[in-house]
Amino acid sequence: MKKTVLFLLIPLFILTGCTIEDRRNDTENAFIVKDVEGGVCISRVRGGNEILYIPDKIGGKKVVEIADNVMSNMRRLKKIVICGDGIRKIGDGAFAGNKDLETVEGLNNLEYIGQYAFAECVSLKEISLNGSFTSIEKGTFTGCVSLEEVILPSGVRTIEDCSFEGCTSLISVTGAENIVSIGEYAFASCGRLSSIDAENAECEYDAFKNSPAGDVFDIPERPDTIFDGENVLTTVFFDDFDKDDIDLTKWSRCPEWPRQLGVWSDENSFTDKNGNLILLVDEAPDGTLRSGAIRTAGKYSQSGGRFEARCKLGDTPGFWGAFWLMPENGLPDENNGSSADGCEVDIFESPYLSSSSVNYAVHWDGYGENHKSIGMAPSVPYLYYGYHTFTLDWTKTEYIFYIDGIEYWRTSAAGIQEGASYMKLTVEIGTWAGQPVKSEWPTAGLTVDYVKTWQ
Ligand SMILES: [Ca+2]
Ligand SMILES: [Ca+2]
Repeated sequence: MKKTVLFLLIPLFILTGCTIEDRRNDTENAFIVKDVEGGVCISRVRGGNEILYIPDKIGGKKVVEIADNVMSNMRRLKKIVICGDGIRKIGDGAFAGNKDLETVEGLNNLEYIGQYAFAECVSLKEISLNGSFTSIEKGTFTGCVSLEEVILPSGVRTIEDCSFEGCTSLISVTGAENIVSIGEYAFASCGRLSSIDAENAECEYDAFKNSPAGDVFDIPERPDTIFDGENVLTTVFFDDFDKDDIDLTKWSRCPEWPRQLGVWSDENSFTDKNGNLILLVDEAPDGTLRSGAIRTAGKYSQSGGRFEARCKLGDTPGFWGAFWLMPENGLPDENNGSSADGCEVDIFESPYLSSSSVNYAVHWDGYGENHKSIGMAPSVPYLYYGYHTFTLDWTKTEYIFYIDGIEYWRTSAAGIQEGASYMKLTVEIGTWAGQPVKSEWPTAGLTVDYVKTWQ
């Protein structure tokens, strides 16, 4: 009997434990730390290995924190083993975007797990979190499409916005019984989650959008009206992309024009049958680079009011999505220095994967020699993880741009257009967004939850 136990324990230790050799190698070669209360915080890591051992101590001091973003987007990393019980804080985005990461061991005494800490870890299957933390923060596990099981300590009271959104494989959340609050989109698009034992929780708007587990909760309906500071506006256009195909009473696929390195192709715009519009990037059999694009031209246009799209931006280099407005009659190229007779308004363009930015722009006086434009590029943390809401207020005196409800820019540089515009959702392929990486295709250049306008 004793022999059998030993035989089982030894291989287990070798496979999962932290040997002295591992600690020494990782301590000497891989980590840069800074002093914090009670020990050190890991502030830089050298990557490259499939398994990363985080030692109990570095330089004789206890490892107690992992800094923001410090182990994000590490290639080939499959497993993180935390040796010792000291880690109490995982910073924002600390492990985000690790596409090969399957497991993290040793999360035993956590006091805080940051926003987007595990976002888009698309291979992460299960996670066990222990400690005294009371909240799962915004976006912490968004887009973890392989995550099947989450085990939480019973002290967790709050699930913040978007924290598990898009965890399409999630079946089980254990330890939810003391949760009192579930934020907007927290379990949206968790299509396999049939129930969650959180019967005392209050849910915010769309907490379980496209998730069966929401059926037992009393979830408030989003109001049709908004107050923009001066006026009450009412929803006039809404598409949730929840049909089996694109609603052709509202949209058309853009004509197959050459765009940058590729073409807009009819085949690349469709719904995923889970409530999203997909604008796909791929390579046709003849080598043509293709992307999706749709517009409301001839079917819907609007002058003034609010325009909003909730999108997940493509996170591979070489293409950019955009949500933009075009005047029904095009852009007059008369050199009158005014936007009043028609302008292109880019509510966002997303070519800045590496800097977490999008581009804002207004173009007027045509696209020829008289062309003029103004723009700016706000940087927003974690913009390329999970879904974000992009909004334009078109008032009589200004264009005002928001992301997730926060204003980033306003302009009235060349005046405000008088006529109506139609909407476009497009993806283009080009080096403005970095060198395309075809090995990651086909992939969504833009995923859109909904488009909504008010007037
Ligand atoms: Ca003009
Ligand atoms: Ca939707």
